[in-house]
Amino acid sequence: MLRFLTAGESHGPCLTAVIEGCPAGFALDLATANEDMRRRMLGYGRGGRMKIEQDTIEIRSGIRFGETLGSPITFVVANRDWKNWEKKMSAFPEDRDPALAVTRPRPGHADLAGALKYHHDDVRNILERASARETAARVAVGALAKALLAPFDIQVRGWVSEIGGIVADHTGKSVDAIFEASERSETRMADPEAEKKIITYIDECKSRGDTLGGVVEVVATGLPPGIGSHVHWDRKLDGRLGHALLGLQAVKGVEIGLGFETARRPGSQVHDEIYFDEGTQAFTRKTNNAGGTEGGMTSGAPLVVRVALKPLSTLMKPLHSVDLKTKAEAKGAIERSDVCAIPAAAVIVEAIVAFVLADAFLEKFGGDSLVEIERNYKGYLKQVQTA
Ligand code: EPS
Repeated sequence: MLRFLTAGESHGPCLTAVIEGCPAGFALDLATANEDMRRRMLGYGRGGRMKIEQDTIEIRSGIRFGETLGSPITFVVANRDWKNWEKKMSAFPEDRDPALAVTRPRPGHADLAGALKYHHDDVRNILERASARETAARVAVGALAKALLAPFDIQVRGWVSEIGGIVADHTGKSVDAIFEASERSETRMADPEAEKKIITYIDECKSRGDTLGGVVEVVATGLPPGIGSHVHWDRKLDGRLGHALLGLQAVKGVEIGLGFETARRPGSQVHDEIYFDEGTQAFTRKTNNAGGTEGGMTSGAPLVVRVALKPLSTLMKPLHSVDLKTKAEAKGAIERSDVCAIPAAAVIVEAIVAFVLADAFLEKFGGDSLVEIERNYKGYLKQVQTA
């Protein structure tokens, strides 16, 4: 139903996103969308690029007077840094300077595999597109996805669970409480004690030229049961989330609900028992170990996703590498970088989860306009309540 492509390199003129399949009549408030762009740039440990950019969305198609038309939507995010790279990232052969080629692949980035695959002798031809700069375009797409979910009171909110192995204690806190507190936190978490330790750890890593990864958690609320399907592997919502999230730079693990912990407990301590509330005439659960999905479909409980991201690959104290040209031992190249970008990752994962949910939502309640989709959705809610 809903598809998007992004294009653009980290130091090219801009990033572009084209979204196809968006129905008509949905309001997109640009200020709200740009708030996510701003949130993505924050976080303790972010690098020098964030002082250069002022990421905002420029609308180039598909929206008129603040509403979607039903035609393809194009967003552009300008790279202010482009003015410093016009020669090095020029589209014209006369601007090439072989002396500037990057030939020392950084362990952990796309550098070596990409240079071998695409037969490049300048690794910059790989790293520019592999860069996490591309996530600015993904957040713009996610902002539209959130606008598609908003009329149905479906919210997608994220925060940081841990950085460098230091875990935030969010026990017993509501989604609202965690989110509100994390939005005011430099490490995007609701645990000042953990935040203090993490900030010290980030400073220490920075001083020795190292980097940190971590885990982010995203919770989607207001979902009805039955989004996704059990019938095929590629229609299972969990699988679609896994594919989309593992397609984010630096992601090495995705969990839904208890995740890997489900493998360590007996069924009686995992599966969420079912009750029926006579008052609301709704099926209910007292636990949500499944994280909001059963059999590849939403259960009606909040969707809980956790994503593990590796530490950034550019170390200011570079690791051992090999010069592609001479095959001599060398240190990995140094590119400007963050020490830690996990707070930003929480915003990016929100965007990706919102897109997957919007796509699956439209697949079930699809129509060409908000009015039509609202009609479909209302009918379905009546149906599931009288099931
Ligand atoms: C990023 C932009 C990049 C990096 C970072 C994230 O800009 P630059 O390369 O000009 O500093 O700061 O990406 C990485 C460190 C990476 O390895 O991908 C951004 O906009 O989020």
